[in-house]
Amino acid sequence: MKVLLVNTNQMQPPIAPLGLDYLAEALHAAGLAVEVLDLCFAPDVGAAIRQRLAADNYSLLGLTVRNTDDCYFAGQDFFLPRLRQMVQTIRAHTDAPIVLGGVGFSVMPEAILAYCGGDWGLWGEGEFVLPELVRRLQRGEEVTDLPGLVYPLPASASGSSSPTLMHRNAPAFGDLAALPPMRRRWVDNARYFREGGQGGFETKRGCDQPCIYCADPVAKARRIRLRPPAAVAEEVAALLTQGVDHLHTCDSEFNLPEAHARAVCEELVGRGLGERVRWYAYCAPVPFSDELARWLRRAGCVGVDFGVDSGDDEMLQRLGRPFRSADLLETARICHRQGLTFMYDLLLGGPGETRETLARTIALMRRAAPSRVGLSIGVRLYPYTPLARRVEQEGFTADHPALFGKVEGNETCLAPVFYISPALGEEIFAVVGELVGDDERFFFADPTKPEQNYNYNANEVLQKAIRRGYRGAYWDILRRVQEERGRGKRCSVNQV
Ligand code: B12
Repeated sequence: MKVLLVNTNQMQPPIAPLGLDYLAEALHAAGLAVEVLDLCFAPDVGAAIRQRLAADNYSLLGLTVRNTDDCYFAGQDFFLPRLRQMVQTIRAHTDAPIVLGGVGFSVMPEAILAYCGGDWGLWGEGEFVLPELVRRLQRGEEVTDLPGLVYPLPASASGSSSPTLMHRNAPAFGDLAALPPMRRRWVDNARYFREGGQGGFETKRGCDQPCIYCADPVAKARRIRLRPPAAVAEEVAALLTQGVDHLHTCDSEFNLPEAHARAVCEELVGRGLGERVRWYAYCAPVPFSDELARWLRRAGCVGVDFGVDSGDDEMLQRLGRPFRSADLLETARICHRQGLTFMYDLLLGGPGETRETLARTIALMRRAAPSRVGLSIGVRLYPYTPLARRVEQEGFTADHPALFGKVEGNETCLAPVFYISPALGEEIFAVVGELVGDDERFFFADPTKPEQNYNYNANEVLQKAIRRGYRGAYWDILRRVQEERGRGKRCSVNQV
């Protein structure tokens, strides 16, 4: 009996379901038969599910949940109702157990399992536990002791009229060096590259940073687990054979720890991959050195996206960031010195944000002069984060002055809900707009300027550019589109 892994992410431009590619390889290595049903490109999701389930029998269906929503204030596209519909359609056509997992799922596993249905959920990485879950279910054995497993308690435990209570087991972390070689053959990576413009690879898991709002430590754990650099390089080579030569790291921060980042770069250089592949990384602004920048460039890295959040020291402290504005200026100097294209990513509207902190941040960005600045306005609240706990203590109610989006009946933060400093409220958009003015280097959601739309969800400028052959990180594609347009303008002015 086979396992069917289902990609439920339909967001465009499409990003390949890396987690499913890894999981399928692990199931296969464990001697289990596995297939993938990719709903990303399915014009009719219901029909695609029905057809596949009519054609074959499966012992278990594993659904990946990458994004709960687009996590973007100006979008607030909520994906879980569609996921719930998919689970219902599957239920109607098979008795096989349904398991939910994935990074989006792991941000709030209990709430998602309760809302969408499904028999089991698995928090965190799936390569070690999913094969064991499949085997035990096939043999009719007990599974409730499996690490990371999430499941509804029997109705008697929650009382018949109260909502279903969920239980989550403590996780266990396997040795990533024990994973099979990731050949990247279970997903149509070539198609994702054609239509999505980039591939992805992972060099480690986990994030130990103390940022008060972030979902990464919640979904991936604080403990950092490293992949052997040789395994990473082999995977990059496997993608290259499929023609996928523009990649993005899928770590939380590539340079934490810095020594591992360097070891991965050395491995890529040693195998001659640095000249054959172009890749982008998410990095923390500290630690960052000239030496690392040089290694990045030699290894084929053509752009770094630094999650800096703010340029104001008080805000950085309140957000739990372990660096200050002087560090941002220094990291920017290093990138300029080493000729590295880079972006500073801001998260505006957090606790204590005011007109003054915003003005200082934008001024600092102008001084640092990164290639581009990405602005996310409004902080998506995720459960189990220090920020969510603080809001809970203050009272998660509709009259909480900092809450926007869906508040009532949404204490689990399942539907998009955002924090914006009460000193600004929704006025923050106008304030930021004024501060940024006509400076094209700043990306954020202004409907009159589609080239600066920083939500990748259904981003038409991006989709069009990818169709025209642009490849790479989305911020860098948007940057190049702007520059091309600028050149066009200058050209026509000259011609006139
Ligand atoms: C890199 C990255 C990007 C890159 C992707 C580059 C690429 N080529 O892949 C870019 C910049 C394009 C991007 C875009 C977006 N991203 Co992003 N991204 C990430 C990041 C850092 C890595 C994702 C990843 O591939 N991880 C590696 C894989 C291997 O891990 P995994 O998917 O979790 O899979 C493992 C487990 O979850 C589990 N598993 C997975 N599926 C299943 C299924 C079953 C049944 C089981 C049992 C287990 C299981 O096993 C897998 C292997 O261990 C994550 C944060 C993170 N640290 O993971 C954010 C993250 C996923 N992104 C996020 C968001 C919001 C977005 C955007 C929606 C932003 C936007 N509005 O534009 C878009 C969505 C794009 C799309 N089309 O889907 C959020 C999602 C939060 C949420 N609540 O939904 C995250 C969590 C970041 C955050 N902290 O907020 N992203």
